[in-house]
Amino acid sequence: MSEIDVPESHPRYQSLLTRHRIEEGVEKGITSKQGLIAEGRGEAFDYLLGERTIESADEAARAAAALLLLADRPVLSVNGNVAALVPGEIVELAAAVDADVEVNLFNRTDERMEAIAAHLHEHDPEAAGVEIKGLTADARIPGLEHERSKVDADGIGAADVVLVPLEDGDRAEALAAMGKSEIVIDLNPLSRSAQAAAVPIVDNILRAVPNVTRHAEALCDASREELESIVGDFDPDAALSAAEGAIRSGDLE
Ligand code: PTJ
Repeated sequence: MSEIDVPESHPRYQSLLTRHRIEEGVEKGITSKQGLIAEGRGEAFDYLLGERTIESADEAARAAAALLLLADRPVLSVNGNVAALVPGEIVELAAAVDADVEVNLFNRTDERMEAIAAHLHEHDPEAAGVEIKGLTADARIPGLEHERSKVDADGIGAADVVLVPLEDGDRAEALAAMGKSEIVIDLNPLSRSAQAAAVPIVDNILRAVPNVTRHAEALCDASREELESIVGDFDPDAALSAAEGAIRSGDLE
């Protein structure tokens, strides 16, 4: 038996595990109540995609790994849903691509910021040389009026590549306008953040983050030219169309 009282062979195991982690996140003050609604939206799209990593999402995960390995200052952005669902996996990805992690919240309060940073620290980022940022908040993303504009100057403020999972589109658009390359993880191929991304990964974050790490580990000895050609060959519009096509085909496997 696993973390939930349901065998892993249960057909809805992943979805039940996700709900359990989000509920626990709300109880611990990590995830906002709105995070429950966001989870429901994601779950609906995951159901339509057959709760699997489609081929185009795997290609996007490989391009994301290459982009992160090429970056000078990569940062992985974490909100309350990401912290509840994949805290250890985010630290592992940051270690694999030499990135920092930054907490960035829509419903920002000091209590939630600290609870999320403490939750990430339980996964021993220091041992992997990963810094948890976001609490300094000494810079702003221009053109955004809400709390998500608050970033660390030496974190997202200075980043060239940012991983932006599970959020609405306006910050993704504002970061793109600042000239940053964005990798978005979002199960909705029509969302504004997926549309704004250089690399949209249309997959459940539970599958996508370990998959990017796996690709990064496989590519760690690749030359700069090879990494550049993986990124150059990736077509974000084709990836979004493929995901939409998979949803429309109704092939749930
Ligand atoms: O923690 P905070 O305060 O920063 O708030 C974060 C939430 C998630 C509440 C906020 O960003 C929000 O309201 O997001 P939205 O607008 O509901 O967008 C969330 C997107 O993530 C939707 O397009 C969902 O389809 C998608 N999504 C939800 N769960 C998953 C997901 N994508 C991948 N994997 C998931 N598990």
